This record gives sequence, C-alpha cells and structure tokens, in this order.
Amino acid sequence: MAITITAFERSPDRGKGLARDMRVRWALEEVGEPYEVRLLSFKAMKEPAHRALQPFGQIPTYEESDLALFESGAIVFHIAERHAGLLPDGANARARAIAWMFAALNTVEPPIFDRALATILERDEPWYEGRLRLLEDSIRKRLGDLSRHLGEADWLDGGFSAGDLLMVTVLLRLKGSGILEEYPNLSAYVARGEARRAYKRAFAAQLAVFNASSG
Ligand SMILES: N[C@@H](CCC(=O)N[C@@H](CS)C(=O)NCC(=O)O)C(=O)O
Repeated sequence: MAITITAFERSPDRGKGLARDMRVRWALEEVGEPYEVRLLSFKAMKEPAHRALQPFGQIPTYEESDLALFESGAIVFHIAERHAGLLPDGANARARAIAWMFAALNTVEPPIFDRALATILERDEPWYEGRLRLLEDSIRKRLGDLSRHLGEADWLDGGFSAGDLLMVTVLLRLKGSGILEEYPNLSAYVARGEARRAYKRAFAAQLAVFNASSG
C-alpha cells in the first residue's frame, strides 16, 4: 500500500535536513519502504485540508491506506512496529528502545529546539543573551548526561534502533554550534547516524526538494 508523507515545499533550513520529515524519510529508508511526498507551502499547511490530517497545521504527516498519522515520533514508532530493523525483538530491549524514543523527543529535544527558535525569533530582544545562556546551560546538562550514558558505545542500547534514529535527528540541530562538539562521543554518534546508507538516501531526497525549489 502506497505511503505518502508531507514535507515543506521550501524548507526554512535550506536543505540541511532539519525539518521533521527527515525522521520519517530516514525510518522508511531503514526499513526499505518506498514512499511518496506531498509538498506543502506554509499557506497550505494551515488550510483545513491539511489540518484534517495534522490539527496543528504542521509537517510531517503519514498516510497509508485508511490510516492518517501526525507527530513524527508516532509516525516513526508506527513504522518501527510494523517492519523489522528499528526495534529489537526482545520485549525488554524493545521497551528500552521506546524509552529512548521518548527521551529524544521529550527530554533532549525541547531545549535544543527552543534555542534554535530563540536564535531566529528573539535575537533583537533585550533578554536574548540571558535566555540563550540559560537554554545552552539546559542543553549542556542533557548532553553531559547523554554523553556519560553513551560512553564508548556505538548506540544508546545495543544495536541501532528507532531511539537512536530520533536522538541523532534531535542532536543534528546542534551540529556546528560548538555545543555538540564539546562532547566528542556525541559528535561521533551523530556522524555514525549520518553515515548510514538509509540516512544518506533520506538526506539526498529532502535536499533534492530544496534544490528544485530554489533553482
Ligand atoms: N511535534 C511535531 C512538531 C512538528 C513541527 O514542528 N513541524 C515543523 C517543521 S519541522 C512545522 O511544520 N513548522 C511550521 C509551523 O509550525 O507552522 C512533530 O514531531 O511532528
């Protein structure tokens, strides 16, 4: 059954692969499922037709037969549950991989995303420097703990899982900021994710959309 996801017609990250359709593309590439992409303008994302799929007027969404899903974490979980390769077989290992999915989105992503938003929306505000410092302190707290947990391991808990997929996409937003680079094992972890063939295919696909829109 054909899978259709939605993505930005013109991604504000200029093709860096930071928009959340990347997670879904990467998960689909990992499990070898072909998919189609419906590209949306910012205007179309806020219209009723799209809000029927995504109540908050955002991307990504996922449609397959009579199922429509939103929330990138829920979509990646759906893909991981239905195909081999993204969740371990053992019940306990599987539960732990799912815990890492939540940790990526619920514990690690919020200060990283808030920092990214602040650098765009609050740069000219009088509180900007102080807020940035606070957010960067919160990020370092999370990255320090994550770095200690990861240690010298390749992945967060045994083999590569959907937990790693989401964590790498979350950390990627910090690449080049100097903050991720303070934690060499996390930098190497992100690089391991980026080196996966499935990641590269997903990245190339979203970059092709950006290049076509700016050509
Ligand atoms: N928690 C949602 C967040 C979705 C989200 O923030 N999407 C962004 C792109 S990465 C978006 O559509 N932004 C445009 C907007 O909110 O108007 C998810 O993980 O799917």
